[in-house]
Amino acid sequence: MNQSFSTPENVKPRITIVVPARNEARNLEIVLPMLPPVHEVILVDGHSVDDTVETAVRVMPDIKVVHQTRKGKGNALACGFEAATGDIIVMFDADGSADPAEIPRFVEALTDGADVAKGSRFVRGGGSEDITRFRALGNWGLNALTNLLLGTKYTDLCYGYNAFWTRIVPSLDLLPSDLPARADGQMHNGDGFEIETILNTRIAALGYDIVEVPSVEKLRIHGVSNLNAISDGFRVLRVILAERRRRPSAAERLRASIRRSAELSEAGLTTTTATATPVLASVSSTGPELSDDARGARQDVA
Ligand SMILES: Nc1nc2c(ncn2[C@@H]2O[C@H](COP(=O)(O)OP(=O)(O)OP(=O)(O)O)[C@@H](O)[C@H]2O)c(=O)[nH]1
Ligand SMILES: [Mg+2]
Repeated sequence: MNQSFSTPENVKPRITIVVPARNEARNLEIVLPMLPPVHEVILVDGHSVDDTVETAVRVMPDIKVVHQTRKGKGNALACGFEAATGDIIVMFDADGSADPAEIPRFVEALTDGADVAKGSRFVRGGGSEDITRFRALGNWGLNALTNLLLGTKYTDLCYGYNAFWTRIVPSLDLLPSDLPARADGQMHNGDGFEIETILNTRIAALGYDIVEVPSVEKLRIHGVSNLNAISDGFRVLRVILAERRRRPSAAERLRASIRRSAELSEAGLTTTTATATPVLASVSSTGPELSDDARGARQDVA
């Protein structure tokens, strides 16, 4: 059984934007002022050696700064999710590749009933100014393998622009921030760029209602990528195989769903029952229609 979370009609969800950043001072200077006013923006600093934190605080004085506990984007996001106090979390890269004007579209997919709004560059209305042919091919192959092995219908497995209800975080079983780093200096599985794959495979396995939202990835403004297509591609491959083995049984999914139901009614949120298997519905670029106001930068979507 699968449940959708919806808040009572008159309650606006509070939005937390989690921004992982490693040496992104020059980009944050441009990107942060473009964000809409929301409940909170959390910058998760990845031991930056430039002025990432100072710049963020200067251009957005009320930003919440979290220092990640180990290394890697996965650890950064997990630290940010732990610190989030909003109802909805939006994952938002710091390098200028995510368009803030798309945030209302993600939020609307969630308030319309989805548990997870998954950005996709490969549905109608989506696109990328940034992805190389080699990376697109790798992403396509890993995406196809995931759909084949895990029965999902994703179109963009490794994309980092996504949003979901904060309430689902505990069920994702991410590595806790206080787990010590590995003695050999290597990253734990889950601490690196494989995080998006972990999130996507687990939310599908848990039966959450996932809606793909078209998204156009822009060019990183300054600096260079932290991603290594080959080594990070292998990390993603390992995750796909591991997640296939750890898929929860039907009984575990049922228990999780009963637990969610109880938590939701405790929190005064309503639930609606949806279909049994992970269903991916795409929001087309033309719908749901957003008003011009909702599309504009610095609109209050919280
Ligand atoms: N805190 C933290 N942030 C990170 C780390 N690695 C990457 N990031 C951030 O995660 C976001 C995505 O990383 P990128 O290096 O842009 O990777 P990418 O988007 O796959 O690569 P490009 O498309 O080439 O930009 C950026 O905001 C990075 O600063 C990390 O180890 N710690
Ligand atoms: Mg990037």
